[in-house]
Amino acid sequence: NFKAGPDQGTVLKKLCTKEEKCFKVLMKDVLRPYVPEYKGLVASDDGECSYIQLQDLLGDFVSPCVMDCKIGVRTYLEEELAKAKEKPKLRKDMYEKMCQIDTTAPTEEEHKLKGVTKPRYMVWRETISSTATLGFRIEGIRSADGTSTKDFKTTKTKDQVMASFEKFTEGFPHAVPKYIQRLKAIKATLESSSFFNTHEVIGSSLLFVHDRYNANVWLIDFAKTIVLPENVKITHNSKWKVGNHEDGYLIGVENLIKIFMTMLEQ
Ligand code: 4IP
Ligand code: ADP
Ligand code: MN
Repeated sequence: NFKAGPDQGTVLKKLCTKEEKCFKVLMKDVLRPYVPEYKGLVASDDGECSYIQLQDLLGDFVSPCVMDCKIGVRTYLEEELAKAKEKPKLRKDMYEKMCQIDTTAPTEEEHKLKGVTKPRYMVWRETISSTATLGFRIEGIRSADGTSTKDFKTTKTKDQVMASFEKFTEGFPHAVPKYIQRLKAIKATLESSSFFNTHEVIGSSLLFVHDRYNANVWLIDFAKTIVLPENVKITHNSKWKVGNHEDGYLIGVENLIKIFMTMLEQ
């Protein structure tokens, strides 16, 4: 999905029109210092598809350690829920991903059909991980040696999450206070951002990057971030109910700050 960009220090991501719109707005928002710089569209060699060119967030690091945390209490769009209600499409791949983790998770009916709907799978993923309770989940971690793991699907409790953060920052004690400082700045900036106040931020991540010298956090992945309807305001801080558009983004940021701060105390 990603490749090196034509310019030094950039990466290319497959174009998603919604995401490109977000980056354009973000370049003029107070959040600009907290997202990768957007450098415009690039066509592929065969002209078949386009990419967005973004600042490579790993560019200034030496053997970086990287962690992707997906933020929010909900990971699918309300329109995906509506679609599934109207025309339930069974996903065999999602049924199989579900069975791989827990063969008892699908209902008798779902076992018979060998399929589940997308929201059913997404909600299940939210509840077996920390998404539903803490408003974020670890998606993946890459260590300094370049090895990476996505084995966090059932990392759910505060203690389990903290143990993963401890392992991630082991040998890099300077990273923890830097992460806390940056997360606090992100939280304060989100609260004053007109982008954040007018968007529902779904499936977006915070990318944590550190090496021997430095540590930083950025907001990434706006493929499922959409403008709120004209007359709808959300708090980003309350529970989601069908139709209220809440994403729980700030619940996640606050819990991340709390967990990293608890690590400092210990
Ligand atoms: C994936 O589930 C992720 O939630 C993807 O989100 C999502 O893509 C996939 O939906 C879903 O199958 P697992 O992580 O459990 O494999 P992301 O792209 O943020 O990783 P969307 O398009 O919803 O973001 P499908 O419909 O693309 O399979
Ligand atoms: P997708 O929509 O395919 O999930 P993301 O935007 O979430 O794509 O990016 C996937 C991964 O690529 C992230 O977890 C991160 O490791 C890496 N990545 C994303 N954006 C950048 C960037 N600007 N610079 C460096 N790495 C990035
Ligand atoms: Mn993503």
